[in-house]
Amino acid sequence: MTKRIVAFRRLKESQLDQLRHEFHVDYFERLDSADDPAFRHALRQAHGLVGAGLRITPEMLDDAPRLEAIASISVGYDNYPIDELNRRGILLCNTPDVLTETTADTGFLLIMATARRAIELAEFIKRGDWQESIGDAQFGSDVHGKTLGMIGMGRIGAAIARRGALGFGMKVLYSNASPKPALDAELGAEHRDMDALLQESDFVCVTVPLTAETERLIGQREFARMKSSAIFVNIARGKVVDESALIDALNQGHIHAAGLDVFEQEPLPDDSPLPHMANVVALPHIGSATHETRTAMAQRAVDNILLALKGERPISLVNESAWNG
Ligand code: 8YV
Repeated sequence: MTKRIVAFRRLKESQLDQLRHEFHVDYFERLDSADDPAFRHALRQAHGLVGAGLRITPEMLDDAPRLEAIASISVGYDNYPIDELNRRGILLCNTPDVLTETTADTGFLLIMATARRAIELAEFIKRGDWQESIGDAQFGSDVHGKTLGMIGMGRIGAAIARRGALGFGMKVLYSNASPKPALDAELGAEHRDMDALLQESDFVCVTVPLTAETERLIGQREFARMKSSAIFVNIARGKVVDESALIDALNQGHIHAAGLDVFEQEPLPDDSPLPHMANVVALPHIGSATHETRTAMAQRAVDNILLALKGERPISLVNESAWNG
């Protein structure tokens, strides 16, 4: 019997062909809602699922009795109910490594753009306000030589830290991860507890995954501990931060500015003040969004599902226990 796959994110024709060569593929190039009747119908018969940006609920899994594997086109897997997947023996695969450097570029883009006020000052020219040499009112803050505090020092965190230490001569601190002696040696990085990191850092950059433990990890208490000159950068997940506490901290001058690629609710609701605040650079979750990297992520997902549905170990498996069990 030919196995069936539901794909619900844009894939290249060559990637679809690869899947179609082995499986029957129901392809939803655009999926506006998980309740789309055609999608739900396809899911009922699917052995594999490939896509991203959709919250998969236990109720959807109840409706997908044949499902053996999911290949997410993302490194983060907070959209998936891991315990439920484990219980049902459904494999979950993600796309680490291929997006590390691109996402780290985005992190550094936010550090630079926020510190040097690049977006705000580009708008200043567009408005025709550049009538004389710029002065104090347009000056930003240095990045080089400052202290970069990484909350989370996984692959992406380390790639940002590397840019900071080796490219910009920054002192790197990190918390919320076990000490990493190899990085300490490579970058002169130093492990700190969270409070010390918040107090010492000029830039605080969040890269932890969203889990029950990291939800709202950064709130009023944490912003209060940061320097009033601190720049806060989040490229992890919006829910790691208490967004209203962040808005208050920015408005009340507890911190200087923020660079944000992720938000509590995405797309940002129309009434969010964040994109309109002068001391905020807000981006529409572009962490991994380059042609090269999104193609590589989709390819990794295709490779993962091909292996998983053939009973072979996928390249990037999230839930070992579903494999062993
Ligand atoms: C993707 C991401 O944009 O991989 C991740 O976890 O956050 C991004 O690279 C996103 O998940 C795709 O919708």
